[in-house]
Amino acid sequence: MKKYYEIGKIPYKGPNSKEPFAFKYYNPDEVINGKKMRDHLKFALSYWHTIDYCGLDMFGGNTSEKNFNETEPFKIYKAKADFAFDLMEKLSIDYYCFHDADIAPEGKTYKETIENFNKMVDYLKEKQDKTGKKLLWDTANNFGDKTFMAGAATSPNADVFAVAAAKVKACLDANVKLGGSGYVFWGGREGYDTLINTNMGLELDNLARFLKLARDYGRKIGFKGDYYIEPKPKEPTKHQYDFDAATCANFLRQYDLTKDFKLNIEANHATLAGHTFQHELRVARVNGIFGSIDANQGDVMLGWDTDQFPTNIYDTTFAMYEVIKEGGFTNGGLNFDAKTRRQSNTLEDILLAYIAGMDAFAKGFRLALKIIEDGRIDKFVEERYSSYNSGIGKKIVDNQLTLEELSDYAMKLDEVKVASGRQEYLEAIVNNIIFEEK
Ligand code: XLS
Ligand code: CA
Ligand code: CA
Repeated sequence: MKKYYEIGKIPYKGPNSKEPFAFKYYNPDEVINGKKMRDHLKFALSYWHTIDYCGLDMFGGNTSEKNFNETEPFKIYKAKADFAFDLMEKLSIDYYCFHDADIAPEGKTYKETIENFNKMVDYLKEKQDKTGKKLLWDTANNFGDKTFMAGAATSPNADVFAVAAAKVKACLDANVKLGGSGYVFWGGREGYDTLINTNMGLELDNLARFLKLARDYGRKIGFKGDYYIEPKPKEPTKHQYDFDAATCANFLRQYDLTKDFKLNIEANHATLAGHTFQHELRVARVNGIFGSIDANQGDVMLGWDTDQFPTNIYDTTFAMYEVIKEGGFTNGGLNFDAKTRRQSNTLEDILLAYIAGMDAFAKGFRLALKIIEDGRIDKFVEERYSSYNSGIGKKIVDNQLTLEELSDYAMKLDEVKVASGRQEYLEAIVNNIIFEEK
């Protein structure tokens, strides 16, 4: 197999190609439903997993190298940025995402760390201007450093709240400079390990205060994109306040934040919360807070956040079904919050992993469109609820009846028979569409 630096731009070769370094389903400039595939899918590269992660796990050290033969800190981070933009170019990826800590060397003080960050933001800006690549979202890593061991906005220590605020301020400044369309808050340590030492009420209020401060500052400096919170039930804390989409929706409503905040839904976090990826997307949609997606998958046998590249076609199909039903992405996109396995430790593995993930979503997109065009599923659902289109049902949805009126109506009914839900039949339709041979 070819080595990374022998490989050029990844071409689209179609489903029959056996070429490893070619797309089988993702044809970036193919126009479908009036839009290029790249604009429907809005793929993004994740800096932390792709550019920084070197295979470390709980039991052993790195299995790959991402210093690109440099030793001086700024040279290392510039080489990383060069690699990121080269990779995006090769893969026809238009967007990227990063944490502050991903892109620049850490300084000796908070101040120096932010200065280093700002220097690298300028470098990224130059690279964006040269290549046309865009920032989908950025975020502050307010969970890695020991300062945040008891949380950031929810830390019991008010100085930590301030340090977290300084980092978010720097990230919002960077976002505006780089023209980002989203800003993410993932509450890695915004939760608790034990209630015995925790003032939950104050922590939740402080979290909301923090989000409001960030929102107001962002709007003041001209950030027009979406703010996202990212649901995850646990890991690193035992319990995280942004547990799942429904919990986040309730939190945003309670603190009157739904105008500015949406959700960044990650597939692996959905499964950790005991939900399917599609469930979380649907919950976000019905609550009017669907925003962006962190595309990956977990391992059903493992109870942790494995962040694998997504290859499950059923999952990508149903995810894209939700995206299409939502009317597509606006400020959001599909960020590959995914890392190559520890044993897939070469640079060309990164290309192969992205190709696998992008093709899985491209195929899922094509299949979701087919399911919608086929119409059998949507028609079934429509008919299943048709009793609400007229008569008593229409009056119920129009809020025209009292409980007594409903009771009077029910007392005149003979046995009510509910129609079959036809689950197996519908699942077979999905299989028929997915595996249809041309
Ligand atoms: C970790 C999260 C994190 C967020 C950004 O589990 O997925 O990577 O997406 O902080
Ligand atoms: Ca994520
Ligand atoms: Ca994750």
